[in-house]
Amino acid sequence: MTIRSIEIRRAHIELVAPFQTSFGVETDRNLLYVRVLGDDAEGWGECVAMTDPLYSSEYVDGCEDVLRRYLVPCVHANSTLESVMAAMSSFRGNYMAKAALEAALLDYFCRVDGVSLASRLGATQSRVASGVSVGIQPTIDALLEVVAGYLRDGYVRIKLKIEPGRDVERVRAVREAFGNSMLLQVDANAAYRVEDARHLAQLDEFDLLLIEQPLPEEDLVGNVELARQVRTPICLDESITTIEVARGALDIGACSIINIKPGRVGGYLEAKKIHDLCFERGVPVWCGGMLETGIGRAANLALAALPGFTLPGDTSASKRYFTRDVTEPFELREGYIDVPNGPGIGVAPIAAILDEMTSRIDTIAVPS
Ligand code: OSB
Ligand code: MG
Repeated sequence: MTIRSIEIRRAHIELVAPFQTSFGVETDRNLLYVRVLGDDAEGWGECVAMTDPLYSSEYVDGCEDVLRRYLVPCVHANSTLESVMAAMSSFRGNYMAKAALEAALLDYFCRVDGVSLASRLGATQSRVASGVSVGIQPTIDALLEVVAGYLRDGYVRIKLKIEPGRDVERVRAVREAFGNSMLLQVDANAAYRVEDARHLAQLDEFDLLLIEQPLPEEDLVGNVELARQVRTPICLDESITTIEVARGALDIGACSIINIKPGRVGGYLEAKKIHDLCFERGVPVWCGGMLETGIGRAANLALAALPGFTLPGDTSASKRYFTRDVTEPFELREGYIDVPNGPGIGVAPIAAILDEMTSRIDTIAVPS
C-alpha cells in the first residue's frame, strides 16, 4: 500500500459540437489527468478546469502549476487520504486542482480496499436520472432542433443556457414546441444583475424547475433580493465553493436548490458534506457537470447515486460530448445511466485511446 509516484498527464479531445454559454464557447477540452501509482493499485482523477478562467477563476494550466508546486508535494509514500486532505487544506482556494488530486487518491484507495467509490460515498441508487445541458444556439429554430434530438435520445430533463437577449423568448419557444410536462430549467452562468429581477420574473410563467446561477459568483446576497421578486426557485452553481458557503447561502435564503460539482468544491468528500447538509434540511441537490470525459463522469455518477440527489443531473451520456470517450462510453438507457460498481471509479482509460490524445506525461516521484 505504498504510493510510488504521481503522473500528470495533459491531453486534448474535441467536443461533438461547440458548447456556448454566457461566458464563452467551448469547442474542445484541454485535459489534465492525475494518476496515482502505487505497488498494488493505481487511481485516476480528472481536473475540470477549462482552458481560460471564464467559468470561475481557475484555469487548467494554473491548476497544473498549483498541483506541481503545492498539492502533489502533500503526498508521501505512506500518506492516507486524510493526511493529504489535511496538508492540502493549508492552501486557499484552488478547488479544481485539489479535487483532481483527491479524485485520483480516492480511486486509488478504494481500489486498494476493493470497494467502489459509490459505496464509499454512501450511494443508494444503482442508476442515475440523466438530464442534458443545451448550449446557447444561434437561432430559435436551431435550439428547437437540438432539444428535439435530446428528447429523442431519452433525456429526462432539459437545461437551457441563457444570457440577456436570449432568454425569455427561447424558453417560451421550447415550452410551445414541447409542452409543459417536460422537466425544464435554465442556467445563466452569472450573466445577470440583481437589477434584472423584473426581467427574470418573466420566466415564472413557464414553470421551470429552477434558475441556475443568475448573478455573479460573489453576489450571494443579491439572490435574496432576487428571490423576493422571482417565484422560480434559485439554484446556485458557481457561488457554492465550500460547505460553509452552502450553509450560509441556505441560511440567508440565497437559494433553495444546489448544483453540486465536486471540482468546484475541492473534491468528492466536500461534495458529500454539502449533500449531507442539504439532505438533512430537505434541500434538493443535483450533480452538475464540466464536460468531463469518462474518468470524471464515472466519479460524478458515484456521487449522484447518493440519496439526496433527487433532481436529474447534467450527467449525460459520453456521446453527447465526444465521438470517442477515453473510457468505455457511458450510455443512456431509458433516461438513466448506470452507476459503475467495480472497485474505485469502476472504469479506467483505454490506453490506446488516451495515448493518442496525450500531449505530455510527467511522472513525479513521491518521497518516502
Ligand atoms: O454551468 O453547469 C455549468 C459546462 C461547463 C462549465 C459550466 C457548466 C457546464 C454545463 C454542462 O452546463 C454540464 C455538462 O454537461 O457537463
Ligand atoms: Mg451551471
